[in-house]
Amino acid sequence: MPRKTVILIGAPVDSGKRRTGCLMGPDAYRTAGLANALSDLGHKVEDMGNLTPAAHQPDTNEGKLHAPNETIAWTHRLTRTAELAMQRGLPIFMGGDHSLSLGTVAGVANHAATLGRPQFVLWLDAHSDFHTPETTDSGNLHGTPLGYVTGREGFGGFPKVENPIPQENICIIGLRSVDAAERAALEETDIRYHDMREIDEIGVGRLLSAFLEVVAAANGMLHVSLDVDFLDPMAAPAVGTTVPGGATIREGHLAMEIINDSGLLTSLDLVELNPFLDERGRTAQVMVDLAASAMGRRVFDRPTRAHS
Ligand code: HAR
Ligand code: MN
Ligand code: MN
Ligand code: MN
Repeated sequence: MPRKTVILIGAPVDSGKRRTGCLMGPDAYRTAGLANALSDLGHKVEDMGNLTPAAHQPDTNEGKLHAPNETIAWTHRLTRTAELAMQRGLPIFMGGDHSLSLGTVAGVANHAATLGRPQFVLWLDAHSDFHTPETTDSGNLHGTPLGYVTGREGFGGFPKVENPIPQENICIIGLRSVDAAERAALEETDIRYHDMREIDEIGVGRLLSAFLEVVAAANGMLHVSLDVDFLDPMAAPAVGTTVPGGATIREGHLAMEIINDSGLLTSLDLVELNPFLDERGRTAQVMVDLAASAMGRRVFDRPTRAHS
């Protein structure tokens, strides 16, 4: 990838589920050396420090949803922050749980609209995160960002999504935990989704390359949302919602290398890291290595072959 201005944005969002600890994520990425890994690749790196949510009323324990006011406040802050950061460079949002993507994706889509370019989203996750506040059983809003950014109904109280992501511009890879209501809703959409079986039978490289060809043909912007639990918990244990049977380190790296080769990446979320559950920082390190691969780190420089 050509040299970029990379803007590191700490988003210590911890309101999207009940188990706490993701608020330590941004500092774990710093400690694992994310900024240096990127500057060693020739990028100009700025660390904006950690954000705070917009002012909000305290949450109560009433109702099904966990901490809606705080998550709404984060969505306001992150939407605006993402819009502004996109004007200056390539933002990497250091989470924070996955509810941060309600804001980051909404914000990057607003920026793409000002350029008149379509926004695409690659969602690397064990979960589809396609709930709405009405369909969620857990009440955990980290299970809702794709529902929100596609403009599903039921997000009363949240900021209006100005530029919903068209369903056909979304690709989810890594699925192995999808709730019945999400599955029923997803099957009615044009979202591309691939479970672990498809990774095993077809390969992450071919699945991803097929999507990236569509992004390239449309001159699209590409937001990648990388959930720690895309990876197998043996490789990446520091996550609250472990699901066995995930992607290997090798599959993760291949995906990131293909993303880099495409030259399409315009923004990145690193989400769901819970350093409190980590083993001597190894999950944080894996995530930093993956981010570096997405941003141009490679073992050898040589022409890569197509995967399609
Ligand atoms: N679908 C479940 C729920 O809504 C689990 C959601 C878990 N989401 C994340 N991010 N950990 O993918 O509660
Ligand atoms: Mn609060
Ligand atoms: Mn997720
Ligand atoms: Mn997940």
